[in-house]
Amino acid sequence: MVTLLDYGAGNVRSVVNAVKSLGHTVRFVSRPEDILSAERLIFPGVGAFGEMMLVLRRKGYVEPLRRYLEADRPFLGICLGLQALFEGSEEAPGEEGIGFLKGSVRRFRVDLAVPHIGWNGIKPRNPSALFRGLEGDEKFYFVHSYHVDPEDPSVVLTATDYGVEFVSAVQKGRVAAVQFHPEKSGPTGLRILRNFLEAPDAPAVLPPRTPSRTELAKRIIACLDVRANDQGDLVVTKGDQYDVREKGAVRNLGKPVDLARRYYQEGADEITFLNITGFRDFPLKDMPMLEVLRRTSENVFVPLTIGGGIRDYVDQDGTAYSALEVASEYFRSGADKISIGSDAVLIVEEVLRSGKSTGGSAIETISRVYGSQAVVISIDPRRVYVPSPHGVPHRVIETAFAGPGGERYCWYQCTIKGGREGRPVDAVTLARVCEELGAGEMLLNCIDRDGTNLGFDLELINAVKEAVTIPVIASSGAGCPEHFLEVFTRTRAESALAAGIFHRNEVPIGAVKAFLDGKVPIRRLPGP
Ligand code: 1PR
Repeated sequence: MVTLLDYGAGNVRSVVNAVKSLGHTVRFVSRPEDILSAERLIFPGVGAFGEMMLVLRRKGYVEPLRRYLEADRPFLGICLGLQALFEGSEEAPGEEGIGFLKGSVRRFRVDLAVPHIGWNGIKPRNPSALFRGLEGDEKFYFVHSYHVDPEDPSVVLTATDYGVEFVSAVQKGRVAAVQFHPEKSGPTGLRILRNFLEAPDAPAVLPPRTPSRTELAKRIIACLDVRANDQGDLVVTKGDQYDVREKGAVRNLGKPVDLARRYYQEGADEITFLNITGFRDFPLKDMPMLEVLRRTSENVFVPLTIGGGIRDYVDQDGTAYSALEVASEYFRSGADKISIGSDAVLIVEEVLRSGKSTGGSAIETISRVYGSQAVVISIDPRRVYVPSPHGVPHRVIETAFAGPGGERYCWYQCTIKGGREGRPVDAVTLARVCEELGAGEMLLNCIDRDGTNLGFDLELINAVKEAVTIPVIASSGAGCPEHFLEVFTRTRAESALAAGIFHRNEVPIGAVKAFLDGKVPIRRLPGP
């Protein structure tokens, strides 16, 4: 039995699912005494440092936690659960941490996208029972903007490179904590959890290999567009330039939970579900994607993103929901990130019109509570060709692919409702404003390329990437492994997403990774 400290700030479902998948039962801390009576304690942190410490203090958990740690009892902190062990954080000046370890938590000051999102390696510095069974060159899933800075170098268990070298895990006796998410790091992460759960006192080992430098992997993301077909069954579908009907019927490419599981096993670094008819006003409790998420997160241990219908709305029965409530329901069901499409366009239009933000938009409210890394903006742009950039009130680019009338310029018009309605805002402006409002990542689709197998729209990706500092997911048009190499070498996109080639088994995820291996950093699946 393992005890889990859930202070109620986010999704701990994935940790619970990971522990259960390893055959263990979980007990939750509900009173301060539960901490001291734990045999093993896992503390997964999500959200923000200040908020976490406030809640821990309010619930009376800080003192028992200190005593548990000082008594050298088995402890595994995850992400904020690592940062909490230190004296304070730049994220919440003046807010005291638990102070079990001397030192503080600092924001990344690097010339790279922050948050640091994705799969990166570790450089073991000391032996540990947690490393049993590892080779040393595996990658783990990170998502954070702050990193710990211990005063005592002897507590450093691993370091990782991201513009700077930072401490990615610490250990002092039986108290260990990691910045990455083992519960989201596939079979390798589960191995670390298993080592903690089953053999914390086993002899400490060093993995056989220690990389001299770690690299953030380029992520390969499988996307599942989901909707009900005409018979009412929830299916994975796929459009050609967003048209999902073939001979009048919705294309059916499989069942969402089964396909997600398959892609996880094949090595997808992340899975995205898009409820493509989310603009319809269903009651929240009937949202079919909630069940899809719950079932998927039981045995898929990589990050899950859900999009579609995340906005304030009133359902057919007259019940009102805020975007934050909708998002919270998805996080509780197993999502790690939510993605906002149509609503982001309307929010940006309003900011541009009024010259200011209200503070109450979906982007702001959700990123305030769950962190910016949990808020993805899904952009559905379409090219609008113009003969000249002059007099066009949008960000115009010069294109190598001339328009139907020989036009050498275009801008990318944002659309809503799955491409059904064009709006007077361009993709570059949208991305920039959404970053300012608190978004943590851009999912950059392209209606012109969607389902064409012609390759990603590199011009679009470069234009958006230049305008933002947050990570960009390139999407739409992948037709072969070479297209992934092209997008990773000719743009600065951090990840690439595809749908059709995976669903139709034309190019499996493993073939994409095998082709990229040695050319760009990727996450390899552990051997059998
Ligand atoms: O507007 O917040 O309710 O969110 C709706 C979400 O559903 C948006 O993220 C929007 O992109 C998506 N969506 C709406 N209609 C469609 C459609 O296809 N008719 N799907 C749609 C967009 C997602 C793409 C696709 C890539 C890769 N498709 O990400 O997966 O283009 O495809 P490919 O590799 O086959 O070329 P809201």
